Amino acid sequence: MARPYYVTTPIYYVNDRPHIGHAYSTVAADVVSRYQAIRGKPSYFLTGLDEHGLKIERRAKEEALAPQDFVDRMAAPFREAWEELDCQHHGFIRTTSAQHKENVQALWKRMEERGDIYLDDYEDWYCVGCESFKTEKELLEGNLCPIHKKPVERIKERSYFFRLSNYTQPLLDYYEEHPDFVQPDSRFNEVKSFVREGLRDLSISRTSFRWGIPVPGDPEHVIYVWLDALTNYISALGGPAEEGEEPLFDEFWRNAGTITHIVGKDILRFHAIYWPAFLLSAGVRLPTHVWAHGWLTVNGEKMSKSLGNFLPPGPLVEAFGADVLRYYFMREVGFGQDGDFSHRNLINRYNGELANGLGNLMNRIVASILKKSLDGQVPSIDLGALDDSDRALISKAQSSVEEAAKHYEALAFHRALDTIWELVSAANKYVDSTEPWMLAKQDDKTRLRQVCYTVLETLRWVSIMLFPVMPQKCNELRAQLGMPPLLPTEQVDLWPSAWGGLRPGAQTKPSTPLFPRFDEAQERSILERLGVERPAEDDKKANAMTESEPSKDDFIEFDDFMKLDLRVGLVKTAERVEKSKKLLKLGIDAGESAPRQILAGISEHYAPEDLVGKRVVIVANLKPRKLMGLESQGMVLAASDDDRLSVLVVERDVEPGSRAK
Ligand code: ME8
Repeated sequence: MARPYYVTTPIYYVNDRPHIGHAYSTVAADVVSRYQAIRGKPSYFLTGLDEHGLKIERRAKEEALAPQDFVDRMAAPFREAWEELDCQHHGFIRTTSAQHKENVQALWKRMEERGDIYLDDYEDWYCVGCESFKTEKELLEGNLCPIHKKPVERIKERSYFFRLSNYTQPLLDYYEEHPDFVQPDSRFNEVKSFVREGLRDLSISRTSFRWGIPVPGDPEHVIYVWLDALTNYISALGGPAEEGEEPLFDEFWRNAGTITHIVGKDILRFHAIYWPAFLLSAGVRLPTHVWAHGWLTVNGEKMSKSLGNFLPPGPLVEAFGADVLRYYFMREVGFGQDGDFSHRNLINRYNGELANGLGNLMNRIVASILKKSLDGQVPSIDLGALDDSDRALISKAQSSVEEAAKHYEALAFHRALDTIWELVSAANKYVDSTEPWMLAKQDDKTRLRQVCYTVLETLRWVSIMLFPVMPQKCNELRAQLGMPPLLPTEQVDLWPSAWGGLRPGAQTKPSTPLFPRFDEAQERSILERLGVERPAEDDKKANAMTESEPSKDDFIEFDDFMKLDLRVGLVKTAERVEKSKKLLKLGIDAGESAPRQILAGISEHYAPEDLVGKRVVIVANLKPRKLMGLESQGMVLAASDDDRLSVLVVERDVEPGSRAK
């Protein structure tokens, strides 16, 4: 039995409209939920809105609206954004809903019954932007919040406190017993060292404003907005509740196989310290993982309205489509790392990976060869008569399927996509080397059928592996292959397993290209429409001519650098090239199905046996060329001064084929 999987995003403040930072977390949660669903797990994906607190009350006042009217108005753009991005949440919680309010009060009562809540006087600093108390130690000079760089406010009032200090040791014990509670590990270490310093009791009520949930039995106080907000994760399911009272809470919280909170690193402390402490106090089970992803900047800068780089997702979806934006989010930045959103990188990835990679593979076979030479039908083949190159691609597909699953499980989306793209490029290389357009000219079409089937079945596998990230495009791809859309079904694992599931005789339906390439003019028009400047080539040239000083033009763009495919290669064999004074012929494992042959002009500096077993760095996408009648498929990097030469060697045993950047 596949056990239920529950995944959540933070609930976003409704003081402003959604931007791509919010979209990033929401897409990630949708990818997790869709992946688990195609693996047959009952999956529940929750997102929603954080509608209480001083920040919202003040914004409503600025807009001259009652807070409830203000939040009602602001909720719509969030719902629309997630719909546009094809994020299929199962629940959308708003903290002003009656169900949420009742459950927050229920949780409060449980913590109170446990003896963890008391009334006292409070005096300290408060940042309204963070909706959080600050110790003097944390503040910047001039009493500025270190995050918002705005003055904090002095608060002195009567307040209820939560005995967080009692939970220092229980939390440390829990962390010890659950070494993957917080991901990535580096963030977990930060959390642990913070807790090890000892926790202070936490003020959990306010009397100086009204926009919140009243404290049970003392309505002068409203409940602290973070206690209110964190409870959304259970209130949306009807919890806290006794067993049997709330089916959703039983299924996706109490008995869930996995509960994953996806959050930005900015709010990790609330999720990894306060939230589990509240739950421990209330006697409710704790989540399995808190996954803190990194921060997105836009074209190198922090997003802000004043810098004019505040990006709502809508126009991007309009320009590129939901799936392309989802792909870019998941592909560009390692989940957990900070990263940059760049329009140009998006276009480069689109043209390079989607149009030239997957789109091209599809066009070459489905829209071209198959249509012309095999009536567009999935050919029948003899699986027993495969040759080595077919078997190599099938085995690559099989290892990719395992690898990609491992990466999806670990929320390493960029790695899952790397793996899928290695398969796509292996399939493109297979087409290059088997030359089906030549096979089509032969009378006997047996080999052509073999090759076409192998590619089509690979594409079918890709349509499943890529589905969590690009659901619409994958279903379009499947329609072109003559296959039905992927329909996740509980307890049915749809992940590819046995080779040969594509039914011979099925009619493929080539249609408009999945990813038509953007030409220069289209690129320019998209960037203009999105308000992104694009330096005209002519301007660049003019600058280069008039400036003698080193100018910005002497730098290359990051995109230019990324065009170099630098990879770790393990030297398997090395021998001298006959009649050449300089050349060594190397057989290098670059993580591909067979070692590459690379010729390097280094034999005056290295004996062949000195190189075998070394991990070197190769330029993997250099156009192959012939030297002394032998093909060299790349280049080995080396540095030299006047009399010595050193090959660049990788210090640790990273996997051959790993990208160097
Ligand atoms: O903190 N890059 O809401 P919020 C990546 N209501 N992710 C970003 C981002 C960026 N530049 N900007 C925002 C709150 N995010 C509370 C949460 S949960 C119980 C209460 C994402 O509207 C990221 O997930 O400030 C971050 O944690 C969240 O939006 C903050 O949203």
